Amino acid sequence: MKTDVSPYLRKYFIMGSQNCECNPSKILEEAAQAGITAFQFREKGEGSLTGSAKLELGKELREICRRYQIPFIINDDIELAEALDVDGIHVGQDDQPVEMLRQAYPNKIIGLSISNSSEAADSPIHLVDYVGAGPIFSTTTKEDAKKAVGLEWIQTLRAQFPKLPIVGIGGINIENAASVLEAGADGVSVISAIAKVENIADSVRRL
Ligand code: 3NM
Repeated sequence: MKTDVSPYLRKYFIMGSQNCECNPSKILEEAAQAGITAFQFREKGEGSLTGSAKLELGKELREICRRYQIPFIINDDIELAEALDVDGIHVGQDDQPVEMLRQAYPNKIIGLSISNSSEAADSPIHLVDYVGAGPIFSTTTKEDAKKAVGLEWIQTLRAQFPKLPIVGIGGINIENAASVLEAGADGVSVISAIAKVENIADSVRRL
């Protein structure tokens, strides 16, 4: 039986160095101390690191998650999944196919982004541990983000898959996080609401 990952989704922090105005390790350490329940290393988009610089940062962040016993999930990078001995891998619709990932990693957490009903219909949802539903609200953090789908998308997914662990993503902050949970999500995943705020501890507590 698969582990139920829904408790990990409650305050799921995503970050890469491109999202940080100061030291990423310092940000993650503060967020971990304040009570995030999972972390995704998403080194992607303009200004992101590659090669050995990405690996070195990944090692630092991975170590922080180990210390705080927080699951460390990598965004779509099989090489780093191996090198960092990650707890999980998150992929989008155009990334590595879930079937291949599940075969290669029977025991790792696998997450998949789903933005609409046709993606849901075409995805092997039975093979994933959770889905990321979004963008719920509009966001400027992801360069190629789709149009906001609203809370209705969470309600639709929840009605269709009563037991599926679901995390909302996109434009979520301390003001609107509760509405995402009320719509049926198990948690909220955020970048800016933690990486770009002055008081990280306060923001994590209020999410
Ligand atoms: N994925 P913020 S939206 C990484 O819709 C990501 O799949 C999205 O950043 C999706 O919390 C997004 O700053 C960006 O809005 C989330």
